[in-house]
Amino acid sequence: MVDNICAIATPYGVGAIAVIRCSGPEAIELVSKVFDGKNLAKCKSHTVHYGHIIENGEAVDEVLCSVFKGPNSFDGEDIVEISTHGGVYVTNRVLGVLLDNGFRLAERGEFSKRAFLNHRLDLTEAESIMDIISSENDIALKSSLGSLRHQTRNLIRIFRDKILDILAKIEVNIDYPEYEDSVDVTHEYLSPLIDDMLIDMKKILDNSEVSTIAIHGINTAIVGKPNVGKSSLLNMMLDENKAIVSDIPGTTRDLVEGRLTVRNVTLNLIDTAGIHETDDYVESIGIERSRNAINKADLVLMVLDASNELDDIDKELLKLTENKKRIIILNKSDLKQKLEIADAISVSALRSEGMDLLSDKILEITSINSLKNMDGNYLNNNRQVALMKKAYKSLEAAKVSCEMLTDVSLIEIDIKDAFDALGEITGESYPDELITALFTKFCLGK
Ligand SMILES: Nc1nc2c(ncn2[C@@H]2O[C@H](COP(=O)(O)OP(=O)(O)OP(=O)(O)O)[C@@H](O)[C@H]2O)c(=O)[nH]1
Ligand SMILES: [Mg+2]
Repeated sequence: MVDNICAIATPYGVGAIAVIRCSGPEAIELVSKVFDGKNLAKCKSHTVHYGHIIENGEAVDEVLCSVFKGPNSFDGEDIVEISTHGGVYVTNRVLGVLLDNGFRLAERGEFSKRAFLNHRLDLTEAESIMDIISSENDIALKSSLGSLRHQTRNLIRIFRDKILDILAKIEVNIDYPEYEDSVDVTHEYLSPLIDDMLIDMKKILDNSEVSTIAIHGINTAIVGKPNVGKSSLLNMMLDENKAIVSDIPGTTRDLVEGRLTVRNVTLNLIDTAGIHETDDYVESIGIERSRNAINKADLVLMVLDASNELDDIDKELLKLTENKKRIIILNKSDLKQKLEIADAISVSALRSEGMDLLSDKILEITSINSLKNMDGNYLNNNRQVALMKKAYKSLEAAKVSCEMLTDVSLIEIDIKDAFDALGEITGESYPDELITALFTKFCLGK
């Protein structure tokens, strides 16, 4: 049963205005009861009205009420958005009046959940609302806006339509073998169709590897032996003295994190403890964490002290990170240089020199710029990617079965699995828990 809910939709704190969103089958009537102004129930949809919220005959605040009648509203229900003066006390008083007059406080993400259940949004679009709000760079904003405008939904629909067509033909073959007009779904017929989908999906998955890290930030580990200037580099990049710097080797004992956006690339930076042999128990734990950070990193900033020649630890670390996406940084460029390494970047973290070069290199190595040519042909988050990978695997299994000339009715099972996994991306087939989990990630009033 759909009831009447309300919540403050603007951030907690003082501002010029605050907005309280009310939604439900009786939302307009219930607000009318406490609104001294026009009778909202008789007003047209998508109109705004001046008046007062009243309690016991007294005005609580002077407000504007925007009326949206379902199904053409954000969540498909009748909605009134009350703009109050943006003080914490006054907004809560208005909220209190609503709660005393038939509304219940909305749960986190409940408006978006209603929009989904009323088919106003699919899951990718609901996710994109959160993504727009949390965007930290142009790529994130552009992709989430695209997704809100059905970009991801359309991407998935193309595959689902193709698969549905295949499934329907197989069903006809099985159920109506005598029906001569239908295509005979043979292995030769299926193979190229599956191949084409696999190629297209692979492209999207490859693109998504770039896009998801661009959107959510690139996990970047600053790595090197003690005293080469890792913490100084973190501080230079963040432009603040976040990590402790000293000339004592082993200063950084634990991971220090920071987040920054350079040239539209968002990095989740991690400064690690210098890696070397040690008997110090605490330090050795830090070093173990450094090794884990390297493993998890999308990008490694491998720092060397250019005023000294490479020693065995440097060499070992260069080897350890050679298969990672990495940038070799020759730090301490202000001192007499003893190192030369092709493709490395020279910086002086002490003097904050070289940030431009480093930014260029980051942009180059992360292929973020190539996203401009991907034309929305990518997914937006790990949930979507994981499901498309699942679909891809099912289609791969179907392909193998085709090659082995397995009975088509068995191949159909894998194809159906791919269809379901893709449906989960947009929420067209969904377990209930998933929906609840997804929507509780939203904030109140959205
Ligand atoms: N001359 C010069 N000194 C630097 C530069 N960057 C860092 N240093 C110095 O090198 C020493 C070590 O710097 P840190 O940033 O603490 O080095 P670290 O790699 O984090 O060291 P650990 O945390 O011990 O692993 C400090 O005395 C810094 O001032 C630089 O660009 N030039
Ligand atoms: Mg350090």
